[in-house]
Parts: sequence; C-alpha cells; structure tokens
Amino acid sequence: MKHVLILGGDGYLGWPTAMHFSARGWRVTVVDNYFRRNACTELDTGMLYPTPTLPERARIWYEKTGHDIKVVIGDLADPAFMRSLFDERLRYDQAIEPGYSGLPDAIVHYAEQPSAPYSVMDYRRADITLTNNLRVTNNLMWAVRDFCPQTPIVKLGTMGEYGTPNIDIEEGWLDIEHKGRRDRFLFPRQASSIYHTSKIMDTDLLWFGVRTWGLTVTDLMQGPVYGVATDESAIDERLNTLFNYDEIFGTLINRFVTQAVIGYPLTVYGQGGQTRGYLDIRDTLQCVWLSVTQPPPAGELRIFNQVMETFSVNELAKLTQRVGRSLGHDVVIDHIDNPRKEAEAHYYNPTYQGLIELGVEPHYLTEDSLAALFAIVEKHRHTIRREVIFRGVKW
Ligand code: USQ
Repeated sequence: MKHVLILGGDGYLGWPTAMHFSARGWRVTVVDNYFRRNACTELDTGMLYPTPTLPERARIWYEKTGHDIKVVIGDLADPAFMRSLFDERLRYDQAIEPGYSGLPDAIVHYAEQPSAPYSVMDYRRADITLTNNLRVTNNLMWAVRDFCPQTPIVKLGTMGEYGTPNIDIEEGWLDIEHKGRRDRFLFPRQASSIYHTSKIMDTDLLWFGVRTWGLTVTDLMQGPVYGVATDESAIDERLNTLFNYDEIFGTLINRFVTQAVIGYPLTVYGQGGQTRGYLDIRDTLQCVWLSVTQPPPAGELRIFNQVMETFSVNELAKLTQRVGRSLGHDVVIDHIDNPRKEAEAHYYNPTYQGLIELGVEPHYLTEDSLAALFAIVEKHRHTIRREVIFRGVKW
C-alpha cells in the first residue's frame, strides 16, 4: 500500500485531498497544527458551518468507508517535529502514536498560511506568514534530503507568484536570449502580497534543493479555488471541507455566492478588471492526484500552472448576479475602493497545458455548477455573518 504524507491536512484543500487518496487505496497520514482554524477564531471570521476536528473527521471517514486516515497534530515549523514524522526513533511527542512515522512514497505540502490579506494586516501576521511558510518548507526540504531523497514532493504554489506581467505567462520557465547566449530560468515573479512573496521564496528554496541534492519536486501554481462538493464529501456532509466567506480567508467565488444569498452587494474591488485563473475544488484534487501518481523524472523541478479558465472579477460578478437572480435572489453589484495594491486593468494570458496533458478533465464554471454552490450556501444562510464580509484590510 502506497503511503502519502499530507502536510496541512486540515485545510480547505488538505482534507479533501486526504479523502481522495484514501478512497483510492493509499495509506494517508495528515498533519496539521490547526493554524487556519485558530486564525479564524482569533480574527472572528466566521465559517459557513462548523467542521469537526481532524480526528473526528477521520473517525467519520472510517465509519463510512472502512478506510483509515492517520492524524498527527503538531507544528511543522518545529524541525524536530517534522523529522519525527520520518523516523520512528525521533518520536518525542505523544501526539505521534507508534507506527505513524515512516518513509512516505509521496508528500503533498499544503502547510502554509494561505491568505494574502492576512499577510499584510500587520507586522505580526506578516512575520507569522513568512516564518511559518519558509520554515515548514525548509524543514521539509531537509527532512526529505536526510531521510528519503527519492520521495517526490508536490508543493502547492500560486499563480500570484507571477503577478500580472505584460507578457504571456509560461509554465514555470522562460527561455531567455541575452547578448547572443541562451539559458532557461524560472519565469520572472513579482507578487503583490507578503503571502504571495513567501510562495516565491519557497519555490526558490525547493529549486535550490533540486539543483543541489537532486530532490524531485512538482510545484503547482494554483489560481483561486471555488466550491465545496467532491465525490468523497458526498458520502456525509460532515466531511465537507471548511468554507470561509469572510474578507481574509474567503476566496472570490465563494464570497460572491455567499454575498448573493444574503443580499449583500457583491464586493467588486475597484474597476473589477483583475483577471485570474480559477478552478473547481474537484480539479485541484485531480491535479494533485495526477502529479503524485505521475511524478517527474528524479531530480527535476516540474512546474504546472494549475488553472482551468480565466475570468475577470467583473465577469464573475455578472455570472453570480445572473445565476442568483434566476434563483430568486436580489443580487446587486457594487464597486468599492480597492483595498489592495494591484492592477485593475491588465494583460493576462497564462499557459496551462501541462496538467491537461497529464490527464486532468476540467470542471468548468457554468451556470449549473454555480447554482450547485448556491444550493450549499443557501442551506446555511442563517449562519452567515454580514459584518465579516468586508472589514477593510488595506495593503
Ligand atoms: N476580489 C474582489 N472582491 C472581493 C475579493 C477579491 O474584487 O471581495 C479580487 C481581488 O482583489 C483579486 C481577485 O478578486 O484581484 C482574487 O482575489 P481572492 O481573494 O479570491 O484571491 P487571492 O487573494 O489572490 O488569493 C487566493 C487564495 C490564495 C491563492 C490565490 C491564487 O487565498 O491562497 O494562492 O488565490 S492567485 O490569486 O492566482 O494568486
């Protein structure tokens, strides 16, 4: 039985990924320190519905499917904790039960602070973002180097590393001719938050590990994800992933649908021409699954742009309005002063072929798929808190 270690296994993507691998016959160990839940509690962000603790989710999953997901709670920014996951003899924390350690066949690394607004709120959160994201990545890199240098790492990156350059965005690399000579470099990166900058830095860390120690890494440059429902969450709604709609942890489409359901004018920032590549949460699972099961050649850094289609904020607002109105909601679009420093009208043309060539079959955003998301949010409409939707975190 193949073993995957999922770092950040309690998060929006981590838990669905754990179920996805478990359902396909993999032995799964999830590790998390509840950073996301604790930050949401501290900042009082609210969530659409409560999510059971990680051991409780694993218990429900076992009851429903007979598959065991092992849970380890701990802080991966602590190097001793990270290393103890790979070697039983280094076990120093009772949270890691005997038999939990061991060399994995693959590692999926989601264990990062994922919010751009969180990372620029104040110095403390900027520091938490950098410290957590870089230390966890560095700890992982060294642990893999020392215990299992052949094990492929799949690391979640972000399209935001590239920013919005006035040229086409290639998949990770750019061939440059300069004064008659040619070479290949990482595509230029220019992020617009501390969070996105931390992702550039951890790409660079792992690229160093690949060049120096021959590590094998796939970096998935992902756009904003939307949705909740996956094949595995359909088994029991308590297995649904967490859903944030607040300004700090909520992503655009999930926010717009929530706003539409409670009659809150859709919060288009500035002109609304900001264009990004989006994907359905089910496609994240396909991308990660295929990246793990079809690893790159040993000693390579492979980079994919993990998006399925591009939209501007205005296009998404109009689509949400159209679908919302057809469902009987009074949806109004508002343009508010952009709290972020970002281009509002820009060129955006990313390449995203690699994952399709690997076999991903996209779930495109349609009126029907958006209506399905409306149905989930409508079910919990009484829990939605208006006051957390916009609080004005400024860059
Ligand atoms: N936006 C609005 N109104 C809102 C919220 C956002 O107009 O109420 C705009 C933002 O200004 C931005 C775009 O919508 O131009 C996307 O914002 P977002 O909050 O959905 O996404 P972002 O902050 O970029 O971050 C999210 C995830 C992050 C991931 C990133 C991929 O939180 O973990 O890395 O999407 S990407 O955007 O491609 O960098």
